[in-house]
Amino acid sequence: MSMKLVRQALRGERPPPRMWRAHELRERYDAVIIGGGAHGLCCAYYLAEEHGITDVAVLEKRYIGAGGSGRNTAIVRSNYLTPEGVRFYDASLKLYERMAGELDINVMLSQRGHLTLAHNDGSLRTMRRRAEVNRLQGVESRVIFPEEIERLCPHLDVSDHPRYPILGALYHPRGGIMRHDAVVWGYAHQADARGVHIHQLTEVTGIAVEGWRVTGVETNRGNIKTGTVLNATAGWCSTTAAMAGVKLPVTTSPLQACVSEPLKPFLDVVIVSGSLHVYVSQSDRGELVMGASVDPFPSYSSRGSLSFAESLAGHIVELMPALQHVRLMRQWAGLCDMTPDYSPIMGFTPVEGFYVDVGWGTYGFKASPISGKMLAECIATQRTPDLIAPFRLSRFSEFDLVGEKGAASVAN
Ligand code: PYC
Repeated sequence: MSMKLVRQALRGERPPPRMWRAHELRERYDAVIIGGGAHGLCCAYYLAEEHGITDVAVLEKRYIGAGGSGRNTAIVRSNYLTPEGVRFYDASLKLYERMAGELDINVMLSQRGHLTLAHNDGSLRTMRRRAEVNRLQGVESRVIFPEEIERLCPHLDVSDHPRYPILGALYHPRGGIMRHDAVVWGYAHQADARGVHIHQLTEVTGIAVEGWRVTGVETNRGNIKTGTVLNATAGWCSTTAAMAGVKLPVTTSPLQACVSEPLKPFLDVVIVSGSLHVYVSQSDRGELVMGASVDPFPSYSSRGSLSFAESLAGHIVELMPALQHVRLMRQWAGLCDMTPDYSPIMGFTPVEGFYVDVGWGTYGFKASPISGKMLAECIATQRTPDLIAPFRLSRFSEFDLVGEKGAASVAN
């Protein structure tokens, strides 16, 4: 217990109200959402807020935000490669821009600008293409060159000395960072306030299906009857879908990240280098938040490795030589569910009443608000909203992929 709480108790003060409450698990809910991350909680919030569906349980096997929502590097942006992707992620960014007011919590959104560096002609060509697709969708992003890059980030080595000199960059002014935990807590608080039950330490062990229709879920705390189940898990999306007999084209790999010791503020843009496999931003605490590409093999490990720290440090110092004495403080990994086209899978499945919001790869955090809102609409209206129609599960058998690999921060 924190000293602040002890002092409050000794003074006879009431503790601050809880942001969400604990409940008995009911035998029946109108809808059950599996996964207590930003996506699942956001869907619960919008089901209640926009569709009046409040008899909803969110089931989380650990604590809320324990998965990808609490392990990502908190970058937001909408400078994708495909028109479908740009439209979708920009709708998400717009929701993030008004989230603090909507959820009444400081989500610390800092749209400080996002730079994706190009170190060769091929990447520069991709940046130009992205800039053009972005512009046609009304998203500001443009290719800039070393002089302007240096003005935005004087610590970058823009000379011709490095092995991979910086030739240009895709500059996306509305990209930035925010406080990922606050997003989770904000949705949890507002969903709870509207009657949603949030159940932590509640693991789904089975999904009941009768004649291609979902009828309930089995958990470590008992069974629940329901006609609506949303799989909003990350890391375990394919094993969870398999419980309902639905096969997903997904493989799961860890994505590692780390933070440095705190430094005085010096970096006020997000820097990404696809060729060097790194991205870095500076948090409000002064720590550098850094990551690389997904591990090159499927695994469910959420631990960091020495080889990651070594290669990341080498590449960061190549980009910003002044950081050579900075110490790493912590490292970890999150699990990424990769699809063949690097786009997510959202909406209906062949099992009636069983929906998916999965396959986010390395893009999950950026999409939390809009995917939750769209899934809530899909569940409530029984229609697929236009914005997520390109991301339907059936696209894989229809050969209608949405290739978003070129928009990955780092080559995966
Ligand atoms: O796509 O911006 C991105 C990203 C950063 C970290 C993981 N994905």
